[in-house]
Amino acid sequence: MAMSNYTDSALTLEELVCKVYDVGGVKFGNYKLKSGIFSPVYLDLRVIVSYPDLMTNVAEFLWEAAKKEGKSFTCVCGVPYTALPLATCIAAKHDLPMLIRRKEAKEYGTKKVIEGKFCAGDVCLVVEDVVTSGSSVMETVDALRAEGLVVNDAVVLLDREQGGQDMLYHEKINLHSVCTMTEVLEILRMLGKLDAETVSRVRDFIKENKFSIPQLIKETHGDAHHLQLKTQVMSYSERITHCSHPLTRKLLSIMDKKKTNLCLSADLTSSQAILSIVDKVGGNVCMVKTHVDIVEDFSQDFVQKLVQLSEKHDFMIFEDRKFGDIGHTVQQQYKGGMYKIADWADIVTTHVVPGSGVVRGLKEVGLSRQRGCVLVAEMSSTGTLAKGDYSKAAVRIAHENKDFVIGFICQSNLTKDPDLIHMTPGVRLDVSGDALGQQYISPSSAIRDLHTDIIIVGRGILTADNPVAMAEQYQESGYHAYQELLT
Ligand code: 5BU
Repeated sequence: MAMSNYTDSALTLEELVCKVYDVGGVKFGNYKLKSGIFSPVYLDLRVIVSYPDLMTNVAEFLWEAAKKEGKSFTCVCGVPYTALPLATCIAAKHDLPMLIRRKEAKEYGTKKVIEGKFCAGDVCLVVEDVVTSGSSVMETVDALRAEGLVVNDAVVLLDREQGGQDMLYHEKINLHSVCTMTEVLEILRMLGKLDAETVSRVRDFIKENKFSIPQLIKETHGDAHHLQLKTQVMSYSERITHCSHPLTRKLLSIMDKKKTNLCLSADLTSSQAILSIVDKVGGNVCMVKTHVDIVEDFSQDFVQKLVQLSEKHDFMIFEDRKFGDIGHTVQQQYKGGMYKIADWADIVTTHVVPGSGVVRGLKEVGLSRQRGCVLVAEMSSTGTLAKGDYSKAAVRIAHENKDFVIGFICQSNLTKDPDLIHMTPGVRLDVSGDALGQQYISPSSAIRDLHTDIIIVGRGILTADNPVAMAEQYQESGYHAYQELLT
């Protein structure tokens, strides 16, 4: 969790968490909650107001977390009461107008619920100290939206990881958090402030006390009719309106128009064989993935023809190059050599082993050509080392480079950010693995259970007796699973 340089504020995240703990903002023991259940952790972040230095630091962390994805806001509003001073610090430091939500409308005078100057269409950031179910954030969001303000983002100091993020996503709010309960536990454990037993007790409590979305909706809206789960995921067309990267928008519009979330992995070694299968199944896919370094008769003529097919059938070209060197070297590999990948591939994959320099190197080449890249955050192979903190770092690098990174190769849903597309290889209908460690799941399971956006299929189609019929079957299966998620 290399968070030490997370923000420009005076403290590191570790120091911030340590200070919050030292002033009694997070307590461990056995506490009876409002609901009657006992919790091994208790949060009282109101205490922060008694420590002005800490309060300004927390506010700065909140601001950095909210801005991390390059978002901009025209005003800020704290969820009463704990977050009011935090919002005030942000407003004062960053010269951002603040709004105050009254808990109850005034009985006299203007009867306003939202105090402060604003216009309908202003974009407001909601600030909160802790999120559990997301319901208190939603109270403020609803009040702001009722006045015509645009609210798409909320930022919290601590996400208890009990389902609040999913709930807010369901309500079309991106939740940004300075840290999660898991990170707090890890930091305090690392600093020797918590023993292993307490850490595991809190982890178990969090796991066992996760809210389901219907429960959360009930908690937020009360009414039984809201209990029906409307949409857990956005439709492709709806998502287009929430994302800014032109390539993501283009990809989603292809997926919407062609009714497909299938990417063909065209892992064949002759250019003619690739062009032939791509021409046959081009109508069924949103992307074609290549490994050009396995093509025995590679030529620029081959990629020109592939580009023509991409225009004919409307799909994107995705070279699975998996860069993995220092920024300077990958630039040469990307634009030069015999492949000249940057000239024809809409998207390329990169590992993030070298750190963010690899992405910055690729970006310098790709950005002006309207290209994008996808980070290998997780892999489908047995014993992969791309997991845990590595995958988290990939998500962070993606967020820091959203002008160029359009998503991940992954095996789970890594972020709710609509701009970032999840693409999953290791998908096959008929077998569970191969002799070299590949592991497969079905198309419907990838979309429905992993909440991935795109299924990447190679041999499942390429080795079928009738690859065209099989491509149709994968298309149908993946798209049907997506439709099921929508209903
Ligand atoms: P398959 O024939 O469907 O197993 O091919 C999967 C493709 O996806 C193949 O080109 C791999 O190089 C690629 N792949 C993968 O299988 N697993 C991963 O984690 C990554 C890429 Br990253």
